Formats: sequence, structure tokens, C-alpha cells
Amino acid sequence: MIELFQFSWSPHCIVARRILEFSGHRFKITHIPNGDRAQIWKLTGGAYYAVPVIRDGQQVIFEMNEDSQVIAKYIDAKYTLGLFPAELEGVQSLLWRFIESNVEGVGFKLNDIHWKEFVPPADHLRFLRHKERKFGRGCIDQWRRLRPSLLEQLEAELLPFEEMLTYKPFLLDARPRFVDFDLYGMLGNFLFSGHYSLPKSRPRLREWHERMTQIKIPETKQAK
Ligand SMILES: N[C@@H](CCC(=O)N[C@@H](CS)C(=O)NCC(=O)O)C(=O)O
Repeated sequence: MIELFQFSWSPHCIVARRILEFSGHRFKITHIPNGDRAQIWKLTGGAYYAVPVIRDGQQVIFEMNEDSQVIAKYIDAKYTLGLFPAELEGVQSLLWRFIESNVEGVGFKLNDIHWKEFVPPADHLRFLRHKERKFGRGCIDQWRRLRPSLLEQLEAELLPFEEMLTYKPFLLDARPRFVDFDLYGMLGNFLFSGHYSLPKSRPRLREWHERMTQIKIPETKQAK
């Protein structure tokens, strides 16, 4: 059985988790404290400290660089999920770069505004220090002040996806492909605090999100 090492609000972990749920196969979740990656470090023989990581028997799988999708491709190949069809090569790579920069880059700030509600107190110091070392002192207060404009920015970043869903139930096709899960994960991080919903001006995206929350592989078999 695949074991997923994750923390709940991580956008990339939500991608991996939703793909595993979609596969319909049983899997195990192991929660890693955001601020303490010792278990990941040990598991990967000192090669990696980020999440997600998956373990499948003797194999430990993690990303090679910012743009690799090793975990999704591993699960896809193991369970024949059809998330990376050859005819969508390249298009998906371009899209996931956009999704993981433009959508994630705004969504995580909006979620982080509410960090004290979901980061366990024992991890507060490490969480804040990690953010401030990367984004500067007072960054989270600044994002709180910028909340209305960040929401506007996210709405604008989501317009191309709303357009893509005009004639299709999923972003590229009649069934979900990898980029659907990728967008779902980045939005899952934005929505994690429970303080937001998807913009009303993006009704097709809202319906897609409902579909993406429920869908399992057997339902997609007709739409190969
Ligand atoms: N490209 C990687 C990115 C993974 C990543 O950035 N994970 C974050 C959590 S969402 C992380 O663990 N970052 C390192 C850290 O927080 O120290 C993937 O798709 O898995």
C-alpha cells in the first residue's frame, strides 16, 4: 500500500492525496509536522526535506526539482490513471508551471493570513521564522493588509481556467488530467482555512471544483 507523507494544507500534498483518492486504491497518510522534517530526511537518506514524499514497499519517491512531477507520474503509472497522455505532453507542462506559480503564489498568502488557526502552537515559532526568512519580516501582516488586492489578483489568475471550462467539463478534456489535480491542489491550499470560497465570477470553476472533489477513476472509464 502506498504511504503518503504530508501535512494537510500543503498544496502539493493535496495534489498527491487527491490523485490517490481518485485511483480508488487504499493508501496510508502519515502526517509530518510542517516545522520538523526529520522523518522525511531519514526516509530519503538525507536527500530531501520537502513534502509530499510517498513510500511504496521499498521505494521512496520524491521530486527531482521544482518542475518535476515524479510522484504524480508514479501513481499514474502504477494505477493506469491516464493523467499524462502523450498528446497532452508539453501543454500540461506549460500549464502546471503557471498553476504552481501564479495560482499558488497568491493562494498560499491568503491562506497563511490565518496560519494561527491551523498551525499547531508547538510549531508557531518555526512556521513564522520560516516565512519571515523567505519573505521578510512582517510578511504575513503585509499580506493581511493586501487581502482585498490579493483576492482580486487570484480572481484574475483564474480567468483562463474559467474560459477553458466553457466547452469542457475538465480543463483539457472530457475527463481529468494531471493539471486538473494540480489546480485542485493549489486551490485546496487557498481554501484550507475555511475563510474563502471560489469567486462567484468563476461559476464554471466552482462547478468543476465540486466535480474534482468527488470524482473517482471508474467514472472516467467511458471518457478515455
Ligand atoms: N515541486 C515540489 C514542491 C514541494 C514543496 O514545495 N513542498 C513544500 C510544502 S507545500 C515544502 O515542503 N517545502 C520545503 C519546506 O517547507 O521547507 C512538489 O511538487 O512536490
